Amino acid sequence: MNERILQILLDHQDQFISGEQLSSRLNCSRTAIWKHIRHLRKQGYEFEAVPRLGYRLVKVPDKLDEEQLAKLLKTEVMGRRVHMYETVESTQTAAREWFSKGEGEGTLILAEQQTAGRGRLGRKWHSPAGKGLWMSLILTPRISLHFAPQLTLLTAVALCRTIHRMSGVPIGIKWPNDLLINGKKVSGILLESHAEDDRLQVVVAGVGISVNMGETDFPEELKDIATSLLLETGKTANREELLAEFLYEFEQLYQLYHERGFAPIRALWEALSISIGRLIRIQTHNGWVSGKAEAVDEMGALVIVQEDGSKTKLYAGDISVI
Ligand code: BT5
Repeated sequence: MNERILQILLDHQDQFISGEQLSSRLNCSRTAIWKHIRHLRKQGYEFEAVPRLGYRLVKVPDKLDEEQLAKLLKTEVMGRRVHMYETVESTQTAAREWFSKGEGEGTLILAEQQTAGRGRLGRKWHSPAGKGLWMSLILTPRISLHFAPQLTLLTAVALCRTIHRMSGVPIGIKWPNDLLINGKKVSGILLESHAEDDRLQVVVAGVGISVNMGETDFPEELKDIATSLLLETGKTANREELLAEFLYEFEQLYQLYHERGFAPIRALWEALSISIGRLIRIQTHNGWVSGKAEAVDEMGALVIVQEDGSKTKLYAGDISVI
């Protein structure tokens, strides 16, 4: 039904089509038409609506173009196979399903919109249609399970370098997985691993980048803490280009990691970090811990030096800079 409404409005972009005309042509109620228009608006279509005249289509959302992506790709493996969704609950779940159907290293799951995008610890990731990059990459690295957190840091380095190169904005990594521009979050990473007897079967690297979201695309509760590349640069970014560059950067670092281990990734991460050298605090199982973030260790844990000189290692959690 959505597509039939769209087709009619696309065929008559220079004129208004009334709700009544649409409902009689499609043989449904005007309430049904109104609901479909509302749904299309959520997907990024914009309509001018004038009482008595009806609707006119004024903007078609920017669509991710798989052919253009394929032309821009410089990778050997990453993103060479793509499964693309218009709408999906979460690309993470879809990626796990594709893995169980036989997809492997480098397959990319992309969605224009997620209806239940996930962050860590049960948090939500806001993923409106046509405005961001919501993706999951299937990985089958030759490492054991306890090294998997290193891949979060590797992904953060790849994202940070790519976004900085493409947009020119100052961007830094807040341990372990937030990318911040001027103190606001623009991108997040969610790594989910599945292992059997400590042997990693698969890692799904989920990445969300708020690319072309305007102020009204963020819900009220995110307005002060989240941002987009569009809001920071004033320019609409080409999502295929950004994605192709990220996949290339990621592949280079992933190869380096397999050849030379975590040390070079760790050095790059520390150089881009906005947490190292700062006074931070974090709630752990044993209460609040505060101190100076000194380094990340060879496993990817954050090393904190407390006031009494003792050191604590953090493997997960949310830090706040004091
Ligand atoms: C993350 O969690 O930052 C991981 C986000 C991973 C999202 C990707 S999208 C593709 C793939 N499929 C999924 O279902 N997920 C992955 P966390 O550190 O828990 O941060 C979550 C917090 O980020 C929220 O509580 C908000 O404060 C903020 N946030 C939510 N949506 C945002 C957005 N679009 N842009 C910036 N910040 C956002």
